[in-house]
Amino acid sequence: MTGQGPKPGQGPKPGQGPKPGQGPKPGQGPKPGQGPKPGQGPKPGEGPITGERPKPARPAGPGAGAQPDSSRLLIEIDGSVATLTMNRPAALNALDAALKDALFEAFRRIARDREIRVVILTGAGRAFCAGQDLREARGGVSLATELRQQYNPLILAMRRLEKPIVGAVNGVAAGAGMSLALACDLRLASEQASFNVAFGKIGLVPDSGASWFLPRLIGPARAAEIMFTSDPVPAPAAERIGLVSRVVPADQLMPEARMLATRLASAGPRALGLTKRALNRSMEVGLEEALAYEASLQGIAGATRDHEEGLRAFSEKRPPQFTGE
Ligand code: T3D
Repeated sequence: MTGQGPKPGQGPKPGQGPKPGQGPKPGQGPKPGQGPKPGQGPKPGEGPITGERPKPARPAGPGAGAQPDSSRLLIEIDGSVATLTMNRPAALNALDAALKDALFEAFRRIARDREIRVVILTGAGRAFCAGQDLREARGGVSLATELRQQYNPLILAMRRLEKPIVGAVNGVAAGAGMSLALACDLRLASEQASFNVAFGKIGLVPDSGASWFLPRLIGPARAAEIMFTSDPVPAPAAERIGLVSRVVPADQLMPEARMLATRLASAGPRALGLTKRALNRSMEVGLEEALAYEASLQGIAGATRDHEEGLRAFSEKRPPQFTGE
């Protein structure tokens, strides 16, 4: 996202606000077969490993709040932090095909951009994201196909991105919008936020990773209650059960998210990426395999310049300057 002329997905320089027209083009992405094996992630400087990305399941239909594609996702780059703002406030940032494509493409580009170290994901207006755009024309595409072609690659792209994603949950996160929030590495919530599984209310099952993330984040019994009842979880309860790291006043959400992101951006990017790999793997394996995996990751981290710099900074009693090498 840097060092070249304006491209889809590029955002404004620091100090400038995000502009419409800088969003990515839909339908671009790695070809089938270029995706990673589970648990693997990209090395710095390599292209993203973001899973298969078949053609969109359906064209952007006459969804609620239809706008030009380029304005659906605002992308602002400030130093090492990219802020992605889902921008269909009239439809509570419901996910139509174009917004899903824009998100996928943004994560794909961020994976390649060594200058971006941390991502903030948030929503414009009063909602984080209301999930699938229920007004979008389906065009005869089945829900299963839609999930396989659009949602699943997007969720995998987020989990495989070897950079922290901070969810700044500004309002309601419903259905697949809640899944997007769960796929972030960390969540800060505004006092006005709530989490709403929503699927049950329209006769569907939790998807886009909700049934996988939720029990891992808050335990199977609480996850079952939330998924069976589809009762919304307001921000304070979300904090109590560990669904979000903390709740802050609405006007403090973005400043707090930026402060956290800036802090994370000063950490060693390679070590952070490998830590995300370890966390992903820890969800799936036993202790013995996790220990072996940690050892192999430490072998990689221990051979980096950042590790040398960390040791040097320690002995010189100064903060380290990590470069990601
Ligand atoms: O389908 C597939 O492809 C498979 C994948 C499925 C993944 C999914 O995400 S399924 C779940 C989809 N999402 C939902 O079921 C949530 C639907 N929305 C709601 O239940 C409520 O809107 C909320 C609880 C999120 C918020 O309620 P409230 O009272 O604060 O707002 P509202 O008045 O209901 O909504 C405001 C506007 O946003 C309204 O438009 P209008 O009447 O002012 O023109 C509403 O229609 C629109 N809106 C809200 N959610 C969606 C939406 N428009 C399209 N799609 C939505 N999901």
